Amino acid sequence: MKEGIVIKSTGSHYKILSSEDSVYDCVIKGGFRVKGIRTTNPLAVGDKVIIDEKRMLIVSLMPRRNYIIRRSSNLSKESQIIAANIDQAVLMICISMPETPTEFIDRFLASAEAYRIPVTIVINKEDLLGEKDLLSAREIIDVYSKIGYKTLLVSVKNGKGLNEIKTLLEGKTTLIAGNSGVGKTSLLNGLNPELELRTDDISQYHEQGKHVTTFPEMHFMPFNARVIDTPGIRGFGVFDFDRKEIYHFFPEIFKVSDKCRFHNCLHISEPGCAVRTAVENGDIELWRFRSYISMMLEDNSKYR
Ligand SMILES: Nc1nc2c(ncn2[C@@H]2O[C@H](COP(=O)(O)OP(=O)(O)OP(=O)(O)O)[C@@H](O)[C@H]2O)c(=O)[nH]1
Ligand SMILES: [Mg+2]
Ligand SMILES: [Zn+2]
Repeated sequence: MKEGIVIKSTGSHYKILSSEDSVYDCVIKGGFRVKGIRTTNPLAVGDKVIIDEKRMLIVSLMPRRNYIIRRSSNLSKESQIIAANIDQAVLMICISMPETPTEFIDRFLASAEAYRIPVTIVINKEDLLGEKDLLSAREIIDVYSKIGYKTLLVSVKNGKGLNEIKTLLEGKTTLIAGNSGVGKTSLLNGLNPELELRTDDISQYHEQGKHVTTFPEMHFMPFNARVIDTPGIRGFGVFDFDRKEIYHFFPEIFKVSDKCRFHNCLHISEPGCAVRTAVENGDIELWRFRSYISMMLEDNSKYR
């Protein structure tokens, strides 16, 4: 028996890195159960496990420090664990080619807040930004840094900001998330050229509607960092939380909410709502409030 960590999961097969640095291709032992959460994948990248290396079996899962889940698709009833035991996440976004909708950003941030995972927003492809796009980038930086999120404007292509990203990742396990084509895998190659991971031209995405990276995988950086590359996500459904709690995961809304007249105010149409007043005054960004409302009003049946 050996202790190891899941570095890649394809759903049926798991690549396990053992504590003495050997890689095993394992399957899960029959009858293996994870108590508590219902997910389509019992194990995820980052999970610590015990393996029977002679039979190439995963025999047990060690307790998780944390994890992040999303609803897998409109059709599926269950949720999917994207990764476990992570220190932080980087949400990579683009202003264009491809554009990341702000609602996508807000849904990811809210999920990460719910799981208490710190997020840095990295705007990539700075080299492509024209004057107007640059203004949009500035606005995003302003809005999210005011809320308290760290934001960086980088270009993986010409190396701008890579040193800041290195500093951010050093000594940690980081999940890299973002919509397809923003340059997540390119970032990993940029940080460690020896990886030679597959990336693709953006036109491919539109033609095939396919993601280039197909399974989450943990990679190791020479500067003592573990980075989990993930397939581009299309969107986040409302996660398994009480709808009444969603505003807790929008820090600036939560902060203002104790001034609402009713302690159980959901900031939709209640009288004396301090949140809506703050939106009207411009203290809370309108698009953030819209993302909140959209999550509140979402037809959950789509995701169940
Ligand atoms: N102009 C420009 N192009 C970039 C930059 N970073 C990445 N790209 C290009 O964007 C395309 C997509 O990059 P990928 O790294 O495959 O994107 P991804 O986020 O891993 O995509 P998925 O695996 O599908 O989720 C590639 O053609 C990259 O060369 C950048 O800073 N500037
Ligand atoms: Mg990729
Ligand atoms: Zn309110």
